[in-house]
Amino acid sequence: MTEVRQVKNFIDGEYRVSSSTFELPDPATSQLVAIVHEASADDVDDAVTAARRALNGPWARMSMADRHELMRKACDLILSRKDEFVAAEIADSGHPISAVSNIEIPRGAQQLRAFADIASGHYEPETFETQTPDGRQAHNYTQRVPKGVIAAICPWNLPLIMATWKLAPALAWGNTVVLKPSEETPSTASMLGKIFNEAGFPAGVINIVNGFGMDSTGEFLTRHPDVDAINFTGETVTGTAIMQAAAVGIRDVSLELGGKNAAIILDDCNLDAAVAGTAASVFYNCGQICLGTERVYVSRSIFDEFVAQLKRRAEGQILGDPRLPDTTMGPLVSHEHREKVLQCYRRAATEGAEVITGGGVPEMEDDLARGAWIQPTIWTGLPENSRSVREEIFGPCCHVVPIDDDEAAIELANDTRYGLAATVWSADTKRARTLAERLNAGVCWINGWMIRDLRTPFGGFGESGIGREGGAHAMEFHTELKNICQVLDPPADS
Ligand code: NAD
Ligand code: 6OH
Repeated sequence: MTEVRQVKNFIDGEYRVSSSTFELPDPATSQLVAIVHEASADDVDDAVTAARRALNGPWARMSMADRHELMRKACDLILSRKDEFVAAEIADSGHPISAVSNIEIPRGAQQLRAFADIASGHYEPETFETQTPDGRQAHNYTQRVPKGVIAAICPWNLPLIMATWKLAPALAWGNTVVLKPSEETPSTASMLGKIFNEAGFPAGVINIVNGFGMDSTGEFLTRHPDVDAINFTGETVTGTAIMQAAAVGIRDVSLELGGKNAAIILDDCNLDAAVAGTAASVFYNCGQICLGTERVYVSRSIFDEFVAQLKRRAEGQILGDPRLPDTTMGPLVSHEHREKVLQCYRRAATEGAEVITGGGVPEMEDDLARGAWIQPTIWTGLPENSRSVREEIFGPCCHVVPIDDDEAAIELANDTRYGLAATVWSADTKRARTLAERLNAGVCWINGWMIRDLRTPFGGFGESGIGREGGAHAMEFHTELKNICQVLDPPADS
């Protein structure tokens, strides 16, 4: 029996309990893994006040280089406690240890170092020499200053990665933060409080509050008048509510929202690589990744072979105890989310899908029988205007469609309200680039998926969001840009 963790709020450098708590089950077994302390409106107010105090106090007085050094220390401290982070992430999310240990915790830590490095690259101000009407000379130059107190609201699908993806750029450009992790997966974010204290961050620079969204911590935070800007990742419908909250007080928003991403598989591709890459993009994290593929368009001449091979990949997934190294697919994050995905599976059947594989709940044994398990699923034959093809499902499933030419592929792939990610698989560089350049998506991979260089821009078209995170692009949201205009010469006749 594992120990039941207490997930407390971290406010002004100290952990704080709350009179209101809720329970967190392990998604793989439904066993209780943590008690979470829900932050009240007063707790959120204290967190925002502490962030404001730190912003104007010790944090403002530190040099950029010193702030970045603390971020690098925090990265190293997380890595030195990797096993604790791995255990907590698995307990909350059900992700398999292979992914958590090799990808999610290391990247979660390294984002702190990466943004320290990115932001410490010299910022080149714009400069203009201007003639004044009375014949004098003026020197204009730009300056970037921190935006202020940032509210960061995270989803449950990649808990530590999402937390530091928000924290790192905010800190790197001199802001202070109140972070709300998802109520489903708050443990690793909460553990960061201790790490930041040990690294030497002044109290109040980072505050972490737990709770739900509407009428709870999330709303208390986004409606707080002393928050300067809101950085949100989650569902498009929540993004709409957050944008409405941000309208009061004219606060800036960065929104990373849902997707219904397309893959285009062309007849000249390396089929084995295309199948392997598409399988990863459909089934990784049990399909719970915004960059995952849910629509697949395949040249007709290779369609049958592609579907047969993708089916083998789906049926080859090893569903099992997430703590075992051979497991490739864990459960969904919760029974509630499984119910949503199962409803989508049932709806696909009524909308006319041919189920190539999956479509239901797998038989699991012993403790795992009580987990939120779901079968990897492939469909063909759905109408393009069906809800199954148009709406994000966020489960391990995709719809595969034959296409007759590149023009049809582009037209179908771009026929979506979203536009987060896409893939193109082809051996012909020019053909692949032509398609990639016409796809309406924030990131398009050619012959690959999920190759992430943190210096690149990240964000979506349409209902997939507003703004770009990643690299120096994150500076736009996290700073205010000023122009300073200094008149240099005395008037000509003085
Ligand atoms: P969600 O929108 O339900 O919740 C996200 C966060 O918002 C949670 O912390 C929640 O408590 C909070 N919240 C909910 N309502 C709120 C409100 N009214 N005010 C303030 N906060 C509120 O999303 P989720 O279910 O946690 O995550 C899955 C979704 O996130 C999917 O749609 C997925 O595509 C999207 N996502 C997008 C990206 C991206 O980068 N584009 C990355 C990860 C996940
Ligand atoms: C969403 O589910 C995935 C988000 C991934 C990133 O933010 C990233 O930077 O790779």
